[in-house]
Amino acid sequence: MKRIQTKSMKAVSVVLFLCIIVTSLTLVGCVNNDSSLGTAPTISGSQNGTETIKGNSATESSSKEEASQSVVYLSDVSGRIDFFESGHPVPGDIIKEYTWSGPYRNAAKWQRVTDPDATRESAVRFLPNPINKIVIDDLKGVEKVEMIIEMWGGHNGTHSKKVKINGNDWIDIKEPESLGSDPQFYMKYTYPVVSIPMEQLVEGENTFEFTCKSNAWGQWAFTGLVFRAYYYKQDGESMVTGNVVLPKDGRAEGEEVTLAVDLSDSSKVKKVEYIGFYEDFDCDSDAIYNEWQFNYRFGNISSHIGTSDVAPFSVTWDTTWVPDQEKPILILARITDVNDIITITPAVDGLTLDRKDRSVKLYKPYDVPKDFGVRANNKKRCKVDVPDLTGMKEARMVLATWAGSHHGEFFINDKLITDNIGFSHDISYDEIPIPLELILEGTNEYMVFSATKEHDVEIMWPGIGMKVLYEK
Ligand SMILES: [Ca+2]
Ligand SMILES: [Ca+2]
Repeated sequence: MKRIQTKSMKAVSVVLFLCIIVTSLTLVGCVNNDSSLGTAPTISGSQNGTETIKGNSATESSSKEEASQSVVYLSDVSGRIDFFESGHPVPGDIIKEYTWSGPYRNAAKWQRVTDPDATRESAVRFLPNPINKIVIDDLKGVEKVEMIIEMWGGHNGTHSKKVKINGNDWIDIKEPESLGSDPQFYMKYTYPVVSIPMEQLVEGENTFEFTCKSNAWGQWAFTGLVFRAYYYKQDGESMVTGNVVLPKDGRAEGEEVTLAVDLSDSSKVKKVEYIGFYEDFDCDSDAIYNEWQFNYRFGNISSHIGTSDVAPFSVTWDTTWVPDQEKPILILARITDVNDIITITPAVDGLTLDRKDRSVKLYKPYDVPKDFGVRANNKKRCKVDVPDLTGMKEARMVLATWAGSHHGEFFINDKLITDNIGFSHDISYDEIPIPLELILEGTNEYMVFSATKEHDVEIMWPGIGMKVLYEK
């Protein structure tokens, strides 16, 4: 069975690719922990992060390019700002991300968090929960700090997840509101953002620990974390700033789209990461398909459009399997300078996929069960509708699994698609080809089966979708 690269594998940074996907080794070699920032960075502009922050070295040609696209600011993208509302940085913000990716105490490359009141021996042996450390070397000029957790949602029914910083009171970790009143019963891999009170943090080494509750075997896990510091914006020292430059007229005629960035000083830039706002499969289990598409992996941005760490910091985005879009795609970039300070560019509106002879449809799953995990010869199902087979050229099953390699077998309409997905105790995003003859016009039913006596093969919310590529 041919495995097809997922979004996270398309990042142009080969180093990131090798570290994350192929070797599954520690990302220490990819994460720069050089914390040489001596003074708080400052920037000209407003305090609210919504005003123009522009590069000042635009050439004549790039100015013309800019004229052909509109740079939009926060107030102009109402209805398309879920990313910002969920606590992530907005255009104009200046941040620094402190990454934690180990040492892992009770698993390899991930860490368990167990209900302290658990009674079964297989859970109790992981207690007490580890106290972890992270160095935040400089809080001068920092306005606020938040934590982003790469979270496996855990065993069915695990709830009341909390974090404690430096021995202070427990802080709630919110589940996605879009999952309703019982989020603890969905299998999911999410990226919650937790606001940390400044008075709980110290310059230097900080400790953090987690907890949870459950009526059964309460346990969740994380693979990595980010402590993200936001700096006050002040007049004075200028930061590296920039604007994303789209293809001419914002139209992508081929499947490969080149994105560039117009930088105020490229000599001070370490890397540029491009993120798009568009509709695609829900890879962060929040039941939102149309949003800024990215997540984190071992503390680094992942599943985004791409990263470049070489001047002139452009990327080529393979849009072959990006679904058709109702609206132009918004794109912004995170610019990381040589001191690991990150600025967020304005969002550029927008990129249109100019598809004359092809079309890509994303069909969303429904009738998806809660607790979508199987073991011990159990099987569970969900559905997807394919309204039209005319012109169908290729099709893919799209999904995220946890422990998918525990003998998970995946069927459509009772015919096997694959028995080889994912990893043992880890998240995996996959797009797997489906033989076209197995697909029915109308309702199709996926079924997942596993004979394992080990951990459930879990299908992350929102279940198993389908992408179909049509020729017109
Ligand atoms: Ca989502
Ligand atoms: Ca999201």
